[in-house]
Amino acid sequence: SGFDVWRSWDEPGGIRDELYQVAKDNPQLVKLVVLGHTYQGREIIAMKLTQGARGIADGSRPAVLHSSTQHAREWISTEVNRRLMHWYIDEWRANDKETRNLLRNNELWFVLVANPDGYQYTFDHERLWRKNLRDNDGDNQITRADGVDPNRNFPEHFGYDEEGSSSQTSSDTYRGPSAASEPETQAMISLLDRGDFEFQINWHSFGQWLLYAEGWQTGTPTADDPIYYALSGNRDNPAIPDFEPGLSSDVLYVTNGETTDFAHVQRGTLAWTPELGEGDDEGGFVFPDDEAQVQAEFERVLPYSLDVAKSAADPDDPVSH
Ligand code: 0X9
Ligand code: ZN
Repeated sequence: SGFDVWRSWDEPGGIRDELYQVAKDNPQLVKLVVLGHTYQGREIIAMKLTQGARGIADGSRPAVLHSSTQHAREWISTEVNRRLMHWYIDEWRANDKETRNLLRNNELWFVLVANPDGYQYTFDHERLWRKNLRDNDGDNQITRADGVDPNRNFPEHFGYDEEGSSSQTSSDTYRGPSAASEPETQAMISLLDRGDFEFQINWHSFGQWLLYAEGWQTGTPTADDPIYYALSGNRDNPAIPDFEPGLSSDVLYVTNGETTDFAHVQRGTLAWTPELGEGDDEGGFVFPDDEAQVQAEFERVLPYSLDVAKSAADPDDPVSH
């Protein structure tokens, strides 16, 4: 693709190829599941990491779901998630005791590109595309009028109001024709039903926030809030340095039909939307193609990610720094 860091989905040695290669190289630890297919026929792929991955049923062990790039242009989210996936594999291969223990007792699932059509489109056509590639007007070409926001299409308060999602097909937050109408949504739901997910980390960018559910309303605290507080930290001592933790609808804005709201309310999975940084030159969604800055962003979120993973075995007693 001509970048130092970024790789598309389709290119040889790209993200799709890499998932298959990693699975091939680590049969004891890694299992791939094709959750579904996009409008353009791309696979939506989940990777499971757990000791003896292929000999033990999915959902046997308490799990964490790490998802990224629901929004096509948020490349840093795939890259941070990809590095996290490799970090666990490398530590396991190096016989790190804590990681061995973690992966004997838990499943860690990764969906590096939740919206592969849109992601590929940002490499081939339009760097700032956000949505999937549903052909809303049926004219067999993709224009501004097309696409559904995958993070507004879930069957939790779907279409609750016009503030939290849009009924306009040309809007960047178009919610789609009906709840879970999109293959990307159906794929994520099927994964949530496949594993025993205590937690989901749904990586997005940008803004340096550590947001937690539920995003459709600001009013009512949930019984799970103490766990969110413990693992998110607070303004003075956030779980991710220089991120602001808080209720998503409070810190940022309200949404409806959101992934993490569905996960929390309907599947009992505590879920965060970390909004990663934008790098040194304030590129917004366009994080610099710079190895050192990308690696620094990954290292910044690693301790939080590890605390979440270590807490999956007993979420009521979260591990936190
Ligand atoms: O709008 C979104 O889907 C997320 N932000 S982004 O800039 N990556 O598109 C934020 C979702 C977090 N939830 C709420 N703010 N309710
Ligand atoms: Zn996003």
